[in-house]
Amino acid sequence: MAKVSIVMGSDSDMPVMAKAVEVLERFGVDYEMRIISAHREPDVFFEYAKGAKDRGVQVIIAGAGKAAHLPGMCAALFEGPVVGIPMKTSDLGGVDSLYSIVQMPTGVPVATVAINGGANAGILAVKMLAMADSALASKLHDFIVEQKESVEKKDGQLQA
Ligand code: RP5
Repeated sequence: MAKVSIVMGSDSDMPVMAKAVEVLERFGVDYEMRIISAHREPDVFFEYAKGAKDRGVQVIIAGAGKAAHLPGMCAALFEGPVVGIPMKTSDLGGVDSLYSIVQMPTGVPVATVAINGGANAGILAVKMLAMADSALASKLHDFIVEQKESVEKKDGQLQA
């Protein structure tokens, strides 16, 4: 059963969302993935977001660009945590997406990552799930140690 739902507003968002997928696959977290536009097919979107809890989804990762209402509407319709990914855009560089996603009203938060921050969205979802999953927490610990050692190794090479 999918614990994470990955949803994006358009197939043009896929390269960024694929970075979140890479993380979830690395950690062995089951996910479902959909392309659903909150603006172009609001009825489909509403049904998807309302049904997420009953499908067993624990975290939604939602990516969108421009007037990026998809993550915020996920947070309005789903009781669990929502991680939002603002897409870089050709006209305004992605600050349009960032502002659309990050400026949520009090009571309806979206944990917003950086513009095109697909990997960090995946890591944040893993961290949320790891709080109630000791096997996942152990994998997360190994990842953090590995990351630290990688920086230390590069620094060591620089100092040599
Ligand atoms: C949003 O509009 C999508 O999330 C996408 O980032 C942006 C542009 O969509 P397309 O015109 O590429 O379909 O809904």
